[in-house]
Amino acid sequence: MSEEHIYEDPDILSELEDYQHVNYFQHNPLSNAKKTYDELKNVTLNIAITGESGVGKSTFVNAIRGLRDEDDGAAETGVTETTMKASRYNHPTMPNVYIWDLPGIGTPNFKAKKYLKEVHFDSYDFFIIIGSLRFKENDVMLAKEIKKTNKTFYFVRSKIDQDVHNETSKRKLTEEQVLSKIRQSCEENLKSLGNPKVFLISTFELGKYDFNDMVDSLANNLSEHKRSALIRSFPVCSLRMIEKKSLELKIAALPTALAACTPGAIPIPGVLLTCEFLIVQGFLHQSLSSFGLDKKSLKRLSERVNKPEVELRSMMKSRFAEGVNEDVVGGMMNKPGMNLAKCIESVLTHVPLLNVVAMPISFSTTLYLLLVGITEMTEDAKAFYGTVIQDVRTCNKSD
Ligand SMILES: Nc1nc2c(ncn2[C@@H]2O[C@H](COP(=O)(O)OP(=O)(O)O)[C@@H](O)[C@H]2O)c(=O)[nH]1
Ligand SMILES: [Mg+2]
Repeated sequence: MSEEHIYEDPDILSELEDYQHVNYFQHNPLSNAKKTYDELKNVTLNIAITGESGVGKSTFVNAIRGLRDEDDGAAETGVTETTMKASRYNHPTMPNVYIWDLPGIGTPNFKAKKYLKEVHFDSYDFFIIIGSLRFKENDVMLAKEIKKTNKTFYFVRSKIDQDVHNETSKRKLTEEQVLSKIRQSCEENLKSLGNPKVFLISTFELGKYDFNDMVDSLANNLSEHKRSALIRSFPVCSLRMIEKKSLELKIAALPTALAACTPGAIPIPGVLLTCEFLIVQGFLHQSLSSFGLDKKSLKRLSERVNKPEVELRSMMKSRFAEGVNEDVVGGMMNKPGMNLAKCIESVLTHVPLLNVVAMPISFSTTLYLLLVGITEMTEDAKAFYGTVIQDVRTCNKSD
């Protein structure tokens, strides 16, 4: 995609038209822009993964961090939990997102109340209770106890790939039939809880089955900032996930552009805009990581699919193939092709609640620039998904 083409693309901002969260700016006046931006940047998210030993908790923790078991910093898998200590794992690119691998709940004299106290239940935004084969009495007891604390829980039935493989080959059932059978059996196991929704998931193929639906449910029950952190941190596992990330980043671009252009920003010599360069660069870098296109992610991907990094980079059509460095961002800001009048007009038409008079020119241009960046990255992520990521899925399957 050529730069000219992108700058002339009238659709770049169109998604902001149905931006349901615009009213957010009615409650967040411009003077608060930096505060909103800081809140968004610093929001913490603590996700607790629990369930019996061996159901796939640690594998799930790694998968939602975009890691595989053999990667540096991955949770150890295939081991029986022996302590009552919860293990905290940082997200590789979002420092305030933590995934907690909780101890197994399988002991015969399991006491849900005591367990929750020992793992400091109050620290988590929500719990994911994983079960394989069937949910057991301990899972139900734990859910009931979590409910009493007013925290949210979700049930995940793991290892669906195994069931589908076994049942379709041995019993000649269709995939649909296998999934429906598993759903029924889960409902049976959990009926004392009033049939909560159970998400059927294969950690090895997150893009398949119910993972996307689960992400939607989690997101719907979180505050705006936490939802943003969740969507931005979860791995690229489907086209739907890429679209979700793209929209979430476009939403976050608004307070970011405002924060970058608050009065007092220091003009950068040789750069057209007066804005906080580091805020713009940092946001674009975060966005690239969110799409799994940053240096570290590409290195991991290259090892998985056995393709040199340079080959992966050559597939990226955006200007970010070498990362979000100063030259790239400076170049974006300097471009005479960045038609200021047009940028301002588009931004103001699409974000009607912003006070036109109070808007510095830099804001419109910075927002436009961030959206151009996100759009380019989205295209790269989709192209990667169509080719390389499919290879990863095949690799996982044959493990
Ligand atoms: N086929 C399949 N195996 C899985 C899945 N998730 C985990 N496993 C395997 O199940 C075993 C136990 O996983 P682990 O994460 O250590 O379970 P934990 O004890 O609950 O932490 C490991 O051999 C994993 O590779 C999955 O979605 N599909
Ligand atoms: Mg484990």
